[in-house]
Amino acid sequence: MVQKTDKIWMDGRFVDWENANVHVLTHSLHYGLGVFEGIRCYETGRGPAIFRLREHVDRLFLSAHIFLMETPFSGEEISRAVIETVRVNGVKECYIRPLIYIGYGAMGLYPKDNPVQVSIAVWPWGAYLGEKGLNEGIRVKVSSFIRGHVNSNLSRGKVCGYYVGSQLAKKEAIDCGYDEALLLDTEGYVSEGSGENIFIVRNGVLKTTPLTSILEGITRDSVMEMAADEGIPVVQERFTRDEVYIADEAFFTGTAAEVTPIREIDGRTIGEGRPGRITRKLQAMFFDAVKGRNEKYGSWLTYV
Ligand code: PPE
Repeated sequence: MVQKTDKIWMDGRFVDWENANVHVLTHSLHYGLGVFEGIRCYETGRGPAIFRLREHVDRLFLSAHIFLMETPFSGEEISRAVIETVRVNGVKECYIRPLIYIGYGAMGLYPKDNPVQVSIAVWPWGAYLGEKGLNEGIRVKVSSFIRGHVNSNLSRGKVCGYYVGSQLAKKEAIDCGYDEALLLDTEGYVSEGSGENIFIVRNGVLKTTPLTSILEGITRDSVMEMAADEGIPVVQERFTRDEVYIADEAFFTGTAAEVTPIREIDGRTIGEGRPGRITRKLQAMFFDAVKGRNEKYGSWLTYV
């Protein structure tokens, strides 16, 4: 169960957690058109800090733009509301979920005059793939479901409906005894996890998929920048599932998943079956950055 907090921001005002309800004919609930973000706030030596708030709010509005949703709030207003929501709930560390959705009004596929509504909820959320996964690595299965075609699942937007496929993939992976799914794209190349971007390491080179069929992950961007700062060569290039099979190291990145090592894929051990040197280095740098322990990445933090 999600861990409750006190208040949820809905369309400009705070509502008690228990009363944050919508009508059952809320358009997005039926047809899947809504856009959202996942952001984390971490405890630092100077109080709670939100990681890369500006980039997340920008992506939220770009998602809305892609899907032609006119948001009745500005990015500035949503940023302030995110900070306020963390503050009023008095949480030190939390996950933040802004959602822009189409409200109650007409039914059918042309909701021209339905209100576009916004909510922001926060709740404590531990390691997405388990503490053990974060420390020792997870086991991944290439999914029989694929990342939808780029002309139907517009992958640069973080849209609710996309996650139907992600859920099918995740359930299949777990039912088969794995922890997480890796989806291929329509041409058979690796795209991303059900809710994560993927990196592999081979011969000291860090490789991640290009932006063609994936969500433009903010954790992905952070990791690439930190790797470059460390002098680790980074390439964005398509690769196949067997390149993951023979990688020295592999890991997932995501706001929820943070930097989670992958120790096995489709029954093949990756490297020595435990988090590799570069993975551990980047994971440590990531946690130092989000927890305000590295001044160099101080501009990524918004103190609450
Ligand atoms: N790809 C997908 C499909 C995805 O959903 C996410 C985030 C990422 C990549 C990584 O993006 P970023 O968070 O900007 O590094 N997935 C969100 C939802 C997870 C959930 O289960 O809910 C997240 O991590 O917040």
